[in-house]
Amino acid sequence: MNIKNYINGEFVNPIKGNYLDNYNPSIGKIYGQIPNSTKEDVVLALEAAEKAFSKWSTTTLDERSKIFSKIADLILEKLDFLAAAESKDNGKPISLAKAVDIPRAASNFQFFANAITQFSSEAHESVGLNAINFTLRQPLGVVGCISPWNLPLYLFTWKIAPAIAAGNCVIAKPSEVTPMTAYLLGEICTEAGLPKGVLNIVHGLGTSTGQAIVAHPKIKAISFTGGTKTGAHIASIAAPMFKKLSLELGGKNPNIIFADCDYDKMLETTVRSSFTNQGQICLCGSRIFVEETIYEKFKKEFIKKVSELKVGNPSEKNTNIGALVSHQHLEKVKSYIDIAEKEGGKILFGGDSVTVKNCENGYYLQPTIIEVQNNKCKLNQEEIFGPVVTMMSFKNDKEALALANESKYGLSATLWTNNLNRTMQFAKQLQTGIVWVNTWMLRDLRTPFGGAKDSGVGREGGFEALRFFTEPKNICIKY
Ligand code: TXE
Repeated sequence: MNIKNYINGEFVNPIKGNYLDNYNPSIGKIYGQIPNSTKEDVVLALEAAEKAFSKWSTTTLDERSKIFSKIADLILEKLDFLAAAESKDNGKPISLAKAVDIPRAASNFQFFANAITQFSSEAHESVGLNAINFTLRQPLGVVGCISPWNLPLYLFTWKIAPAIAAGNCVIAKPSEVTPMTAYLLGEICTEAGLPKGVLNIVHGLGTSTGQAIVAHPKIKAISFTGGTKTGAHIASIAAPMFKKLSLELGGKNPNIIFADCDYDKMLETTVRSSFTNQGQICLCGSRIFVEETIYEKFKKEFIKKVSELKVGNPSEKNTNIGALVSHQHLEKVKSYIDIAEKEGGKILFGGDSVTVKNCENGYYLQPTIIEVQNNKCKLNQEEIFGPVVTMMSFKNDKEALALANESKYGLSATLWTNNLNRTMQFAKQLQTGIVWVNTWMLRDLRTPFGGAKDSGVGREGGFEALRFFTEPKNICIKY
C-alpha cells in the first residue's frame, strides 16, 4: 500500500517524487512505499497550516471538543483495522495494538476533548495598587510534532491532540519506520470534520523531512519523542531560533525490588515491564535491581516465567513477543548481547534470534535476561531498547538508590516495597520524572509525563501539554 502526505485535507504525492520502502518486520518484506518529503513539501504544509490558523484558533472550545470526540469514536470504530495495520507496520502483537495502542490513541483525543474545556489561566489582583493582572494563553501558530516508531499512533496522537486542541495548526511527521496508522488518521480527521490545514502530515526521513520541520523559522515549537542523540541534535538547531521545545528522549529505567514487596504481583509486573512491546518502550524497566535476600529465588522464578513467553507471528492471538521493528534495530540490540560476556555478564536466558514458522525472514529475538556484575557496564548504561534486561543484587536502601541514580538517563523508576518510609525516601531522591510504586505504566493522562537528565526537557500530558502549546501573556490593567 502506498502512502501519501496529508496536506490541506488532501492526500498528495511528494513534490519531488521521492519515496522510501516500507517494511513489514514480521516477515522482513517491503509492502509499500512512503513519501520521502523534502523542504518543499514542508513549505506546502506550512502554507496550508498558516492559512487555517486564524479560523481554527478562534473556533469555540465546544466545537473543537466535538470534533475531537468524533475522532476518538472513529478510531474506536476502526479498532480492528487500525490494530492490524499497526501490527503489520511495527511487528508488535496484534493483541497489544488492540488492547493498548489504538484505544490509547482514541483516549488521547477524548482526553483533550475534555481537557480543553477545563483549561484555565491565572489572575492576580495587585492589591493596594489598583491593578489586576490576568494571563492570556494563546496558541503559538504552526507547530511541529515528530514521533517515533515504538508506539506509533499512540505517541503521534499524544502530541497532535493537545497541539490542535490548544488552537494551533500542526505539521506532523511520524517515524518513517512506522508511517501507516498516522496516514490512516488523516482520513479519520477529514471524516470527523477537522477543517483543512489544521493537521498536516508529511512523511519521510528524519534527516531530511524532520530536519526541514525543525529548521523552518516559521514553525514555532517542536514536540519530539525519540532517541537522546536525535533530541540533542534537534535542540542544537531549534534553540538558537528560540523555539519552544519539548523533548521526550531515552531511558534506562531501574526496577528496584525489595524483599518486603507483594512478590507475586511484582513478578508478574516485572515480566511485563521488561518485555512488553519487545522491550521497545522508553518506560521499560531495563535494569532490575533485587535485594540480595530474595535474589536467587527471584532469578529462578523470573527465568521460568520469561521462558513461558511465546515469541511468534504478531498476528497470532497467543503471541507475547512479536518482531523487532527493523533489521537495523535487531542488529543494534544483538550487538549488546554480543558484548555481554566480554563485560563480565552472564546470559541467564535467551540471547538468540528466533525463526518463526511462515515468517522466516522476520526480526525475532528471544526475551533475554543478563546478570551483570557492575552497573557501570555498557549494558547498564546505554539504552538497548529491545527485549533485553539486566539484573544484579543490592544489599540495602543506600546501595539501591545509588545504583538507580547512577545513569545519565532519568525517565522513570519502579519501586517494589511495602515500607512507607522507604517509599517516600525513594520518591524524593530518585532522579527521574516518574516513579511507580508497586505498579508499572499505570497512566493517568492528567499527570506530567517526561524525564530528567538526558531523558529530556519539558513535560507532556494534561495541562502541561496545553501550557506547552500556548504562549502565556500577562495583561496588567490599572483601574
Ligand atoms: O530514533 P530517532 P531511531 C531510542 C532507542 C533507539 C534510538 C534510535 O534507543 O534505538 O533511539 O532510534 C525523527 N530532525 N528511541 O533512530 O532517530 C525520525 O524520523 C528531525 C527512544 O529510530 O530519534 C523519527 O520520526 N527529526 C524513543 C523520530 O525522529 C528527526 C523512541 C525518532 O527517531 C531527525 C524511539 C532530525 N535530524 C527511539 N532524525 C523513546 N523515547 O520512546 C530523526 N528524526
